Amino acid sequence: MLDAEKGFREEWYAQPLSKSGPVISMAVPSSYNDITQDKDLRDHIGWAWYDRLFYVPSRWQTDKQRVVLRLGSAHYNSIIYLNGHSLTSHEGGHLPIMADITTKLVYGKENLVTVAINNTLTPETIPQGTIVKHNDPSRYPPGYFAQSYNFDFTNYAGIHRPVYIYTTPQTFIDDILITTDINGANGVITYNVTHGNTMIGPSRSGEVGCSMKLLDNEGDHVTSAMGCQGTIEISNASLWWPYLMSENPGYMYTLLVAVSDADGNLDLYPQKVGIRTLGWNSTTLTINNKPLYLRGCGKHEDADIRGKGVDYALIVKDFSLLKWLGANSFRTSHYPYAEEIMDMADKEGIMIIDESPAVGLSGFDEALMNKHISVMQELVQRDKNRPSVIMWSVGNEPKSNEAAALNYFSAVVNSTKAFDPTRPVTCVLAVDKHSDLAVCKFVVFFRKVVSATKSADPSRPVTCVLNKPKEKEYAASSLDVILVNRYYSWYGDTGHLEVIKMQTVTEFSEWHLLHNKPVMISEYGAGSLPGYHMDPAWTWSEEYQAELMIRNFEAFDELRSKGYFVGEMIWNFADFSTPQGHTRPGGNRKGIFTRSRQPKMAAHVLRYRYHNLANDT
Ligand code: GCB
Repeated sequence: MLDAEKGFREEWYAQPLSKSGPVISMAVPSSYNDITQDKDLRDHIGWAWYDRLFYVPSRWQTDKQRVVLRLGSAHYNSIIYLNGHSLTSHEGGHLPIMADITTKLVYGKENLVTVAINNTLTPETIPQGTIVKHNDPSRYPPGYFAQSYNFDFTNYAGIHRPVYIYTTPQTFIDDILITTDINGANGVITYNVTHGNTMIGPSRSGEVGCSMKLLDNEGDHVTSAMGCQGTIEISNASLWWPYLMSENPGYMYTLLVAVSDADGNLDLYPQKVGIRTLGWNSTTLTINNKPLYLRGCGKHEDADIRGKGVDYALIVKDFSLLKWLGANSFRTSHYPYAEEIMDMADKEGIMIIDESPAVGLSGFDEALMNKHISVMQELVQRDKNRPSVIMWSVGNEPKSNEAAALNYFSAVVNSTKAFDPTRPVTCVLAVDKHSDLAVCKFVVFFRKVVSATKSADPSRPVTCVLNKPKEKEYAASSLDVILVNRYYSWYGDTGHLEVIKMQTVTEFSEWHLLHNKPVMISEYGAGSLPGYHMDPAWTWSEEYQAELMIRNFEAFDELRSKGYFVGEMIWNFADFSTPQGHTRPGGNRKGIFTRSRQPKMAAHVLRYRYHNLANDT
């Protein structure tokens, strides 16, 4: 059996790992799973150790630089050591880890960074998993266990994003918060810069000053401002528009933020700013006061060999394919994506539903809720200034038929709104709502009666003694927009493509009737094996996938005409890796592109629709 704690007991971090035992080469950024020929490494559950020697010039010390170590992400739980001492730890993949290492470095010499990463998922982690222990000695070796989890994509592990060491002056820009607005033809940028100070001795923060220079997208000077907080109004501003909604989508200014201390040391940060507004009510989402219809897909960070590791070529390829499709959006299913991907979305005008790693949650207790809230805080902190982010998704397919989900989601959603009041908040649902249309109509009827009574007499509260119908879904009531995943004629009524339109129209009309909010379909689709053809359509053929989509489109068009259906996202952009299983032939094959990004028939069908929709709106 694996001795999980050996590395800590033997203090592997105290010296280069190669002195503690055999090591292998590993790429960073990358998942470690698919890099070698070793099945045990591919399927490894538990601690994995990385290290790296790096040189730090002594001029950083003479120049009094502050030095920061930043990992874009490491999956799942990581402990970081510097020169043999514990530096920091972080729970959860997909989000950055940072530590000030100024006083811990040896200048003019080599330093050692060691990272221990554990990919084990339990009911307490986000996302959750279970370690299944097999105790029958006649069937399993002693100590045998397996990891299972509530989602279908491979739980790739490793240092998935770049690791940087960077310097700043001792008085440094700590954070920048940007919000934008529109005033007639003018754009309004409100900024708030916070700064930190690592100077030893009495605080000199009173002597710190901020200045701003606003540049247009060609780098030409637009205006300047002084002060760490303020508002800049730009006449005839160029707005940030989504792809195919303007001739110049993804327009961004650069706010050159400068913070200087009493000695004139400058910290500079070029903050990208896209000026746009978002709006939402019970039927509609708007951007810059224009109604939005999302044409997009669910995606994954997933590729051959490197798993979930950042891959610059793949990022450019995927955005090129999104534009080829005529898509204007995607959801970062089912976790926050790399900042390099988010940068491209900002720049290309591709709108993002920014999702937390809370996929398939159940067992809603307070400890999980607090952890979930801090993940949302980290996510908002990272992505708050991005014009591409038009909605936060607190999770995907929670078991929201558990009654505890009601208070749980109300708390997680309200906290997210407190972190960022400027964007709508959703959660992607899958469990059945109350499916009785009569009940939905009843709810709508009462909403009208109550509001009429209140306007007739605003001085008294209004009530009604209810024999409340048993509610089956508890998260939706907290959300601004309702996103639902539905796989008609795939997981249910398999083979019966003819029922899709009816079932989809009924389902989504009911969600709207019940909750009086905009609704959209966040996943639908079918698996297909590229090159497998069958006409009339048959499951797993390219024809079946394409026809299933066309039947869905008929439903979407009918729903759109009702005025509250705000978007469609196919599952999935590309085939992706899953654990081995008899329902997943070589992974999840619902991609409209193969894993190597070649189009299936479905991609051509979607391309035709998305370009037509873009011309229509
Ligand atoms: C879903 C999940 C997604 C799966 C998909 C499927 O509802 O949200 O993660 O991959 O279904 O293909 O089963």
